[in-house]
Amino acid sequence: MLTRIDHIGIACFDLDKTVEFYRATYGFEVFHSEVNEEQGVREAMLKINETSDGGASYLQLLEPTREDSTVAKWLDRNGEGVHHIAFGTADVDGDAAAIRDKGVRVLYDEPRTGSMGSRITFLHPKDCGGVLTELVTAKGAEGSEDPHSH
Ligand code: V0V
Ligand code: CO
Repeated sequence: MLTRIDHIGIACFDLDKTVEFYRATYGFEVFHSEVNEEQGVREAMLKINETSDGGASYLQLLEPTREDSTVAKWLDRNGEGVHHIAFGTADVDGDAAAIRDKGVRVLYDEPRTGSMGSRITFLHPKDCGGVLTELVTAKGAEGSEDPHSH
């Protein structure tokens, strides 16, 4: 079950400059940053709020690390802006399978590694009204949906 907005992904040309904008304008600090080579991004996570299910919501600022990354291609076409939304779930495998059964293209057969050790997959934007949509299970959140599973 999708229970929260995990993050909004925002593509930018210059991560440091964008981090500074969010700090100076809103007072948001960097909670975590990392490079994800597989996805071709350098990213900063700004925690916006905790949520009632024990998760959190973030802004994910993304700068491409290589010319052929999906974010580089997107920036070339669109310039900076909102790149994707991500819903949080305790069961990315189950939710991705259920959504695939509804005829929406899920981009990965198996979830891949996302920010902070999460497991992520994506739904094709052309099947989602033009919105690139990510599903995320935060590290340690597996099975947290069902209190009887522990
Ligand atoms: C592409 N399109 C988009 C889009 N990217 N529409 C809305 N939002 C986006 N972000 C549209 C594009 O305008 C084209 O429409 C069509 O989809 C095909 O796009 P394309 O650029 O020609 O390229 P493809 O097919 O090579 O790649 C598109 C997909 C790719 C979505 C398949 O971007 C992808 O695999 N994305 C998932 C991985 C990702 O984005 N990683 C970066 C974030 P027209 O022109 O045909 O109408 S990593 C992340 O979020 C992490 C690590 C995390 O959260 O932890
Ligand atoms: Co993301």
